[in-house]
Amino acid sequence: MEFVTYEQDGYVGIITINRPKALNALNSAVLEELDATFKAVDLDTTRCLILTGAGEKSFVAGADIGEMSTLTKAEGEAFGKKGNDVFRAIETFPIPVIAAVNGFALGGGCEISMSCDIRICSENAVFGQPEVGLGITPGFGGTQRLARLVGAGMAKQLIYTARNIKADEAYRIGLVNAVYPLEELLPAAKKMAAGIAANAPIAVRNCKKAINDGLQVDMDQAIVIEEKLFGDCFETEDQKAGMGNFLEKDKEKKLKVVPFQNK
Ligand code: DAK
Repeated sequence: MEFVTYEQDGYVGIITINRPKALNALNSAVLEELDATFKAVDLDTTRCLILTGAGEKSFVAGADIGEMSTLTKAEGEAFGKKGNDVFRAIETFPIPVIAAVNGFALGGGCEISMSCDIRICSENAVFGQPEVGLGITPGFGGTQRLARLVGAGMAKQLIYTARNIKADEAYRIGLVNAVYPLEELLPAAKKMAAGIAANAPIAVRNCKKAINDGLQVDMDQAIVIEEKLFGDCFETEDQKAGMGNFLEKDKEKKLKVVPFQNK
């Protein structure tokens, strides 16, 4: 791979978009490599992913403006689909994905972070949807995911004004869960990922699916989704061992030392 690296650290996979000369902007090749990288993740040995950008300045500075500048309507639509397919695959990926936003997260960069489950960022992070200043709309789900994450009023303000916001404001409006000095960001992401990976993987996966699917429907349907995914946990090794350890009153085992299953 030319633009994406993958590193396995125990149960945690770290995906780095590695095109620092262009501030990790998303061109077709980056999107294709991201797609291939996610498809290649071994779900038997991986329980949580971290997505970050190479370098100390930028997470992803958006879709590649040079590549987009000459697109026809049909090509623009195809490029939008390529990005949307990858972003949706991240959003619905069976295991949690943490975005460690280490700098600029503009346009497609903000959008890819929003397709992750959790966003944490460094103090130098900058978020924004500058597309209307470029004569286009956010095309990788920005109009939809930003409104769902921070509310329609705030999303409309950010998108209509094309104003960038710094890390502290992103934290204040709930776009990110926490802000760290740059050097502490990846360690914090790894610590969070390891904490997730220490829990029962089937239950964690089912929680992700329950939250994602439930948000698309009304509460009556959402509760049914939850019931099914709750029921699905029973009779698994995870459930038997997890509850068994509690009932055994074995302090050591209660501290999640059970060898949870992935399937
Ligand atoms: N695309 C391509 N190259 C980029 C880039 C980008 N988005 N952002 C930065 N670069 C490149 C610069 O061209 C420069 O390359 P060289 O000149 O060195 O070859 C290098 O990265 C360093 O950038 P700067 O020299 O500009 O660095 P500065 O520190 O001065 O400024 C900056 C950093 C992030 C403020 C600035 O680079 C900037 O404003 N970048 C553009 C940010 C932006 O507008 N991003 C949003 C892009 S629009 C759709 C699909 C997708 C989308 C929309 C529709 N459909 C098809 C429906 C998504 C759109 C977007 O994401």
